[in-house]
Amino acid sequence: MDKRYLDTEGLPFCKGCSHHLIARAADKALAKLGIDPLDVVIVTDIGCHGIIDKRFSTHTVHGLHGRSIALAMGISASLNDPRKKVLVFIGDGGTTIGINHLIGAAHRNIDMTVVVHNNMLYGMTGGQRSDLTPGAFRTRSPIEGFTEKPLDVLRIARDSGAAWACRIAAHGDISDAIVEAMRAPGFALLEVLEICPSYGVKENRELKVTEMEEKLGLPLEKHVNEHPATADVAPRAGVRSLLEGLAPIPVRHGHSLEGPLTIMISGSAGEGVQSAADIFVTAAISCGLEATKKSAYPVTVGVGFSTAVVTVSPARIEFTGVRKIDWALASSADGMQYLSKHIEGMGGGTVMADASNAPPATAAAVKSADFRGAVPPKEVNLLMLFTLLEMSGIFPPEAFADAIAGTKLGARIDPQRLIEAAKVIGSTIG
Ligand SMILES: Cc1ncc(C[n+]2csc(CCOP(=O)(O)OP(=O)(O)O)c2C)c(N)n1
Ligand code: SF4
Repeated sequence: MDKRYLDTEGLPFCKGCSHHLIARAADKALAKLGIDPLDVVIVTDIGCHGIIDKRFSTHTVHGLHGRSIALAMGISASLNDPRKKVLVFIGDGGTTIGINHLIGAAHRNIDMTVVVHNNMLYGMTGGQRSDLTPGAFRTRSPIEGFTEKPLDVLRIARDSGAAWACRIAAHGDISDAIVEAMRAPGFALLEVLEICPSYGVKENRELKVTEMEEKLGLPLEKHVNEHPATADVAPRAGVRSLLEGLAPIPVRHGHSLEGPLTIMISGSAGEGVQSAADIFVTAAISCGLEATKKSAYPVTVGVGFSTAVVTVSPARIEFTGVRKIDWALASSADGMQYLSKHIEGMGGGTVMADASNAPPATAAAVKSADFRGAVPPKEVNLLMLFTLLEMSGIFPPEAFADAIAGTKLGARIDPQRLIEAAKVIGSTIG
């Protein structure tokens, strides 16, 4: 068998778990379809079944619990290409949590195959029952069973308009069922009945996977919708890329940088940290440098810290994470609080801080000045970046001033004043 899709070395599941059987069957089904691994997107949900994704050589996306079908909808609709296959792995827990996504995708008949790993319980969190668990299946919570009628996901999919829906037991070679599901024109659901060996076997000693149909009242049925209503997804042709409207930044200045340089600038929400960093990046590009920027701030964006990580480099930037901080700039108490642990870990480089907040002990050179006393709060981050340019000379402050003039800040701020203030501070602390 062709093994291009699944690396079977060290599969992650407990011994005897049928998630193995499904993963291997998916591998075999993809080989039978002869599809290029890069034409397949496997979207996994949270749960034991989902930790298989790193073993697949296809594209993989690991979603939030219950949301993998919603992600797959977006992926499938934006690919909008029947040659690309979207395969969702989800547990009965995730199916329960995200049932509305399943109904929505089936209703619109979005092209994807959903494999519901129905092992009758939440495996990863220790065996709690899900809404798909029949009363006759005993779980640890509650051990005495449950009288509520379970949801029948097969019929939900069928009644919502799925092109194809089938329930099978995790027994033998199920790859043909996966192939059939993936060939269905639109939304296909394959529910695979399993028993979790770690949390389901001891409580249900008498039950075998081949008896689940009869003992749990889960008919192994297949429903093929002869007239599935296909989703009306707008064709991709003519859709503008978000990048299309962006004009290239012309190179107008020079630089003196010989290697990559990483700057962390951190301050308070609402004081323009992100826009200062954005403009700095534009300025760096206008000097012929490569530049990247990443941001960190709380979900409540109007309070607390706001941090930007900027890397500038004369060569292409392949890694956008932080290997080494060269400059740490803290413009406020919030900013210093966020940066403290990074500053403590710096083995060299420079910390520039507003005088109101002393940095923790560090091997970096510390430069403090009254930045907040020199300009209004909304300009303090720009001033710190001008001071960095003044002290480092990596590119001319005029490039930063030009970049400011090109934004709506240009109408409100006089960069020349900031350049002069940076010169004064730079000569004091430099
Ligand atoms: C929204 C949300 N709720 C709860 C959890 C906690 N959680 C993690 S895994 C899991 C159970 C997964 O069970 P299932 O989807 O059936 O997959 P299995 O582990 O059985 O393969 C739960 C409840 C979570 N991660 N996210
Ligand atoms: S806990 Fe259950 S579902 Fe999870 S890997 Fe182990 S046997 Fe499989």
